Amino acid sequence: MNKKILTLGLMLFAGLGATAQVSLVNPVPQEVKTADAIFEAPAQWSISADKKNLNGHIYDALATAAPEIVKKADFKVTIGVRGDKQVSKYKKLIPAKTEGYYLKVTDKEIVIAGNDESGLFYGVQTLLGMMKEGKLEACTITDWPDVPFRGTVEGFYGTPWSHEARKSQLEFYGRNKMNVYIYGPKDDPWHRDKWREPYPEVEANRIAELVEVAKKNSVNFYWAIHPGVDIKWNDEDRDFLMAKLEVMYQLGVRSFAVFFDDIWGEGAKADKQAALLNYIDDNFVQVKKDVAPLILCPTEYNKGWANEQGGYLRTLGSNLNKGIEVMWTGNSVVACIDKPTMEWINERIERKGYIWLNFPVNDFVRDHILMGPAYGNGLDIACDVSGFVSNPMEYAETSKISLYGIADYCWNMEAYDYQSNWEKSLKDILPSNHEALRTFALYNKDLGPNGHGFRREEGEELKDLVEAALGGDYYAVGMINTACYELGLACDILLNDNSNPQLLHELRPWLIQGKNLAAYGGAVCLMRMMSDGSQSTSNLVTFENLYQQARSLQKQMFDLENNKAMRHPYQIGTKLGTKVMLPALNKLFTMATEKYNEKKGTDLNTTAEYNPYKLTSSVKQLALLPIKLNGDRVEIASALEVINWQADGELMIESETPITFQGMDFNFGVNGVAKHFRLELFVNGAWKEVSLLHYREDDPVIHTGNELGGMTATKLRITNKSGEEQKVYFKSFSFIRR
Ligand code: LOG
Repeated sequence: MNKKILTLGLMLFAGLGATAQVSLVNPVPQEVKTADAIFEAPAQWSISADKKNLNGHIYDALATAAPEIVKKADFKVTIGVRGDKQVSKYKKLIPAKTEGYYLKVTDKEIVIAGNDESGLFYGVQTLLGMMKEGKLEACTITDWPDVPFRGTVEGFYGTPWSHEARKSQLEFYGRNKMNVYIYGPKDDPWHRDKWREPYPEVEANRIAELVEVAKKNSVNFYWAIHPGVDIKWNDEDRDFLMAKLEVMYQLGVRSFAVFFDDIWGEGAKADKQAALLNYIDDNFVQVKKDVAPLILCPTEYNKGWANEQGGYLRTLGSNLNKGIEVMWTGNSVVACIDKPTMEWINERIERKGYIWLNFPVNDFVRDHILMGPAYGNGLDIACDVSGFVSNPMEYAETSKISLYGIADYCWNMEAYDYQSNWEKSLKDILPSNHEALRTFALYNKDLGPNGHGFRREEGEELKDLVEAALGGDYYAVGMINTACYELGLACDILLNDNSNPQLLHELRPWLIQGKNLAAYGGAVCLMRMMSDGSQSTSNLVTFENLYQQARSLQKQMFDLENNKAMRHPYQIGTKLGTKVMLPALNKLFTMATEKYNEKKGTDLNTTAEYNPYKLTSSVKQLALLPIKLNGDRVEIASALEVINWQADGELMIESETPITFQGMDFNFGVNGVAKHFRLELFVNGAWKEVSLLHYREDDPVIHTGNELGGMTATKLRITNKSGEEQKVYFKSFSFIRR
């Protein structure tokens, strides 16, 4: 009897747990017919293919599946490309689409017929995806991509990806049917600052190896050059550029891009850029014959920066050779892409825009790590884009969560369901503990306030609870407590999971901060429950001790934020749960403390979060930059793009308490600009000017005159006094307090 119940129970579980194997495949295929028959994959199979497919990357991919390849095995796998004898029977079933394929699975045989070689490779990937759990499902699939070029642009500021991370990415793209990787990390010297020089041997060999790995995974490896900062429009520089491209060609690169983003001045001229690109096209791409169409990233790469009068985009549109692709980030630097976005740009550039999506890149919000789904792009723009690539985070492994979605979106746009894709992605990236990863990721979706004003959903699942808890509902407080417990549990589990060491390395600072946040939540929820003066049976668990604990955790979170040793090189802090959870806990903390003070006549400090510094600016691009304390140094986060600092535009920092200054410096990325700016400190009710200078002529860092040391003030401001707009970068800005 008991045994029977147990079996029934197990069956129930088995029934619930059984997923159709095809649903494991990413991206979601276009057309699927299944017969609801799932069976174990065979232990052995034989492969029948044309010679060229029997020794190549497609065969190698197939060989990674569990079944052993045995010549005479009963279970037969037939693979081929349109035109091959092996698949001639299926000619009519193969979709006549670039990179398309036909796949048939029965319990006796499998047929994979590609419209071309990539199609065949993708058919194999679909089979491998379906077999993830060792099972097969009877089906026929007809599949092809919606967007012809899909993938990533390693185009962020910060630590470039490691060689190992890049190889792992390329394999991930192969599995998820992305066919583009554009190599353009801003901080690779030979991409930008030293664009004229060839790579040293070690780096060159790595690039050659990446090209090979890309080929094996059906990925086009694009190498991008960024010459605009100091290019002269003369034959000498043009020849330098051509020579560099030739060196890269010799390393095996067959796809190229030229970037002109985040520059101004001479390098930013549309007619010159177009002439250069056409020259490369005519004298390199067309001559070589085996090189992919060129890609250009323009200087006005988003609508917000497009200067219609200047005619920059229309000049590109009319002057550029027709085969050259033009990148576009959308209505602003960081934006989702929709139909009107595409209509606007396509008309101007006289071709379909090639989307550079600035998500999940976090180089402008380095205190957040982004683990949320890729959503918000129109599902109806497949025919309006020529390509769609995502700019990810310097955290390569973590970026895979969002990239898994980009791959799906680009392949089968109308069917894209970001939520179910996100759930699948977590299982793909950390099968051993995907539930823990999911719980943790719930608190790492939004970017926090940022200069681009780009925000993401986070904490939607908590909103009702928070409202109820703040309205005095103790049950809801209990539920929030549970959520915090789960967050802490997830962090501990992940910190002990060695199955994906790279992921753990990237997430580590946020996992430690997650534990602090969870513990803070636990203390605050208990405080709230005891704030009416109720007693516990323990002498230790008193309201006032919980208050101390919460205070301690606020400080620990702050200390961790400012702990250089815990952070990755360019990271400026470590935040999570900032959209809903942390603000809710801070409100509960204040509420509980106020209640308790009222009941007991105590005077405990009720402010939960303390940032004594406030930044305001009439320069639009600076107004939203975060300001933070780092030891004795007060820093404003850097902005990455060109800042258009209007005449008389000012940036002001206010402090709640007077600051005694020790030193100050800032880097606007331009030599000799100190003379255009005025720095003033607010001392005893009046503004007092402090002199600005450069120590050296060729040094962009601006220093303050000697009079600053020891001055005490509550406000400072810096103003563009030149009477005209100044174009500068905002690389760093900080001062040291005594
Ligand atoms: C840069 C890019 C950076 C991104 C996000 C483009 C075309 N260029 O503001 O390197 O990662 O924004 O910060 C950019 O997006 N500049």
